[in-house]
Amino acid sequence: MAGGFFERLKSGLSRTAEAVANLLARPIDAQSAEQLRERLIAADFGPATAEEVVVAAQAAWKTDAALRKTTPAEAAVAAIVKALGEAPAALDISAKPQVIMLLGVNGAGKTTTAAKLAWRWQQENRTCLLGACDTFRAAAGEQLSAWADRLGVQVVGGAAGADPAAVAFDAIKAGTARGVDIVVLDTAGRLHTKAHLLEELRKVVRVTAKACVGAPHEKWLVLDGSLGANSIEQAKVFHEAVGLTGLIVTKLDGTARGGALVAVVRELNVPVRFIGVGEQPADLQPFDAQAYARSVLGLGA
Ligand SMILES: Nc1nc2c(ncn2[C@@H]2O[C@H](COP(=O)(O)OP(=O)(O)OP(=O)(O)O)[C@@H](O)[C@H]2O)c(=O)[nH]1
Ligand SMILES: [Mg+2]
Repeated sequence: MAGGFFERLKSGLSRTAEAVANLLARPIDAQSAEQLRERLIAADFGPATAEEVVVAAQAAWKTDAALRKTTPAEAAVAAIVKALGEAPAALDISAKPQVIMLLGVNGAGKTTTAAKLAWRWQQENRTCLLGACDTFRAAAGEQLSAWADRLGVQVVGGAAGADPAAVAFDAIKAGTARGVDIVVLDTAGRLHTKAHLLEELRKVVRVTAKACVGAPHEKWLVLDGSLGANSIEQAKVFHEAVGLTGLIVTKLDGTARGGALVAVVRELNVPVRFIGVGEQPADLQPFDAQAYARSVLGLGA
């Protein structure tokens, strides 16, 4: 991770780091173990991960000093990294275009993330096309087009009120015709509690498959990192509706406690692909479990 990026992540997660760093810096007795567990749960890690971290941190101290290979803080990092499971495979762009659909509730950061992803991939010499499938608000298409202009990325949209599935279809067809590597579909924010909105999302998925075999290759849920434990229920509902293949957690530069990310990964068994720590294109980076765990526990890079 870039230095600036890690610093922002660290400062965003400092609330949790401040709560646990002292406890991890000294031998852990029954009382501090309990405090550590409580603070990890308060940071939304969930009971299973909190327990694993406490056990790992305690074990690091119990070991004979001469044999001690790790510190409680390092053992805690390892426990969090383990809880996050294996890193996802790199994006396969052998099939052109790779169609990536972004979805999530209102204001999670989908549109900004679509632009940031296109920017990042263009930096890696992969051509991108953005599909402005949020036809619900007139301003949504304009927001994505403004980003596309600024970053020099192609965009395909539809009129306000147009069928989002039709825009997705057009965007994929345009991407195929132009030979682009990746098509990113930005969708409208929708409440996970509204059945008809989830049905509309399923329709976009179905129509996408008609435009290109195997599409959408990825369905990534964009989650506002500052939502905490509320994001678990949200993620479960979206996963049940469309079968997610990845998560993007935004706004980790804010006041996020940070632990919900682990809780969601465990609940869904779906990996975090990227995290966002700001509003600029470079403020989105591939997820690095080590860097995240070190930040949330207040350790250096
Ligand atoms: N600080 C911070 N702000 C972010 C981040 N990602 C997105 N934002 C901001 O969050 C706000 C909402 O972002 P959008 O991309 O419009 O969210 P959206 O999910 O497309 O919203 P709807 O289309 O209304 O559902 C904007 O002001 C973004 O600049 C992030 O990682 N950090
Ligand atoms: Mg949007």
